[in-house]
Amino acid sequence: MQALVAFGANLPHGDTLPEQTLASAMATLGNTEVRVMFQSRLFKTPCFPKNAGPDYVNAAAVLDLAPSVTPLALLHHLHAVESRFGRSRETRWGMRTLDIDLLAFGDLVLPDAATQTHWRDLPPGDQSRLTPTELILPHPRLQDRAFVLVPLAEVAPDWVHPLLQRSVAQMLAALPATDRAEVQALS
Ligand code: A4P
Ligand code: MG
Repeated sequence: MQALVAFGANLPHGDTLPEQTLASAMATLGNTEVRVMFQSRLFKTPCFPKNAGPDYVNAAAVLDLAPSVTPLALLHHLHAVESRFGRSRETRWGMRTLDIDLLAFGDLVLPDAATQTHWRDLPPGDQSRLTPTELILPHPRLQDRAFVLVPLAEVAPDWVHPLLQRSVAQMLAALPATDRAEVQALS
């Protein structure tokens, strides 16, 4: 099974800069059941919402998983890596030393198509206010965000969203050119 994950950081962790945190997180994510198959370059991206904080560094990776790894077990593993790099959950959409989101687990839809669609179609005003208590897959904001899709297109351009029936490359091409242009590779 393959999973797609997104990394974001916009605060230093002690003396460690966001770009170093992301590189270390990707390097330490692997274990006996989780292998990092592909990782994107690091990208500098303007904070969303605009002017809410420092620029972010974002990246994406494709993970190859042992059959024993469930979506929830993977999410817990990602959260454990976040904690190792100083993440504390105070404000939703707040600034963070490291955020790792589970974008997709193969083409699994969780908990079901209607609930995923509900979260995907949430009005913008509710998106920052409401937090799902259960794992939603694919990640409900994935198709809207250049800071997710530009890095993801480097590692998984052909992954197809199981409900939108569109590939990563197609979802990225559908975003405004100005959104895409704001995402700039660091190396
Ligand atoms: N949850 C449900 N589904 C998922 C999923 N597929 N992946 C639950 C990860 N978590 C999922 O997440 C909140 C709850 O959602 C968790 O309990 C989890 O079980 P969180 O990571 O604690 O909170 P968060 O990171 O504040 O929320 P979220 O939804 O991950 O925020 P976003 O949407 O990732 O926004 N601007 C730029 N340029 N770059 C960024 O990376 N990131 C954010 C965070 C805002 N602005 C940004 C960036
Ligand atoms: Mg998150």
